[in-house]
Amino acid sequence: MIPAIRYTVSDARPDFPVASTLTWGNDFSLGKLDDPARGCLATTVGVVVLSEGGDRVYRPGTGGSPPTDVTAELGLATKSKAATAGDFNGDGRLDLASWDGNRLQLIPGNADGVFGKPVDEDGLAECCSLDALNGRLVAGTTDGVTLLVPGANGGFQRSRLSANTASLGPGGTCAVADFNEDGAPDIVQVFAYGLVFYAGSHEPGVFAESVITEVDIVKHPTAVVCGDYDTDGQLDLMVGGIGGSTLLIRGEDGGWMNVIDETGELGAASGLGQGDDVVVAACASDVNGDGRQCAALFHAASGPSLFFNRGFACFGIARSLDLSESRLPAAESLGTGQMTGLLSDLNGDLAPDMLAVDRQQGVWAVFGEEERSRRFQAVVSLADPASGPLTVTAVMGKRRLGMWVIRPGEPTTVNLPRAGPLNLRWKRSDGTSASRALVVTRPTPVAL
Ligand SMILES: [Ca+2]
Ligand SMILES: [Ca+2]
Ligand SMILES: [Ca+2]
Ligand SMILES: [Ca+2]
Repeated sequence: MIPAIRYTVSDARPDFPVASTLTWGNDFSLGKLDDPARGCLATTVGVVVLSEGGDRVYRPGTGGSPPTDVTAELGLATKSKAATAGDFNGDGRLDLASWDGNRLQLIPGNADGVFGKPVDEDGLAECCSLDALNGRLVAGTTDGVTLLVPGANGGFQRSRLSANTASLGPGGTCAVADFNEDGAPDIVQVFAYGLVFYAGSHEPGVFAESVITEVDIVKHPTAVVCGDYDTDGQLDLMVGGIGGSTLLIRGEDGGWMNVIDETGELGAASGLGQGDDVVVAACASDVNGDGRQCAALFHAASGPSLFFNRGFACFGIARSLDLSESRLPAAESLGTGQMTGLLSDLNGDLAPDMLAVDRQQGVWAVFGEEERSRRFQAVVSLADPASGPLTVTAVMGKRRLGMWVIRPGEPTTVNLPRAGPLNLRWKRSDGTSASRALVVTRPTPVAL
């Protein structure tokens, strides 16, 4: 309440959204996968849907046309259980790292825009999550973190970050971001009963001793999204998995707290992380188009749940996006559960759309519609895909909108409620402060 009052008295045009401004328009079937989907990534080459039977890439359409399957055109032949984008061979072009359950492979992006043959590969028995960190790979495993650096002659040079996670229960999914704002990406690994923080350093691949925080999260976390949902200037973690979802924020002493029961309708719907719900995927979203960071959760046995953010991490259910109210074929297929999903503009009209895989392995696009065009938006990416991720704070005038973790090859859209100045701030890898000031009057690409 106090931050809300502070905002109201300090902002010339304060507002508190009461609903999502997005509704669902048409849907579009993108065909069927041969095997279950294991996740998805919104990359510069398209949305990559991971599947053990063969990954698929869907390139967004332009001017309102639906996305197209470009897997064959891109020459991608991976079968992933986990994957991430990044430049792992330092040639400036985006590559893909893919784990198929046994092996980790690097698939280089070639000059002709097609993926090449896997260049590095190595056995990797277990992997809960895969992230890029300054051109290296971070694999979350059930008992710690494996760092992998592509070698000169194939294979990977490995090192382990270990912590005594025995008391923390199941989990192991990582989030890579600059949590302590020193410019070096850090690693947070999430478990049922706590998280492990590995502070990055300015020496590549070197991390500080692990710091464990014991906090009840969800029964078995599998999905983690970073954002500053309460706009206090510190990066928060939205965690989903078996048990529902939770929101972790840091107090003034820097300690992590689970605040899910104080998040309005999100808390009520989430089972407080201890319910029977299974969240299979979570992603960043902005369903009210004002720059406030919202929550999008995909479920194994119920419709996707989308929440708008009133500000200060108080979430409301986006009733206009409830698929049970829709007669679309996609709504019927997705309403009983999804294997994975995300929100991203799939038809080039600037409004976010949903891509999700139903329980029969059907892939669907459902297009978002809005009365007002979202032309006041910045699309933020990394200039060098071998660097990052960067943790970027976006400020409009005096108002802090949120914090976004910009991952290599995954451009991120920041919406503004109206045309105006936008200031992006981050820390460079040497720890110095950097910023970029823009005036956003139309969709504006920004490479940091
Ligand atoms: Ca590359
Ligand atoms: Ca850091
Ligand atoms: Ca925060
Ligand atoms: Ca769209």
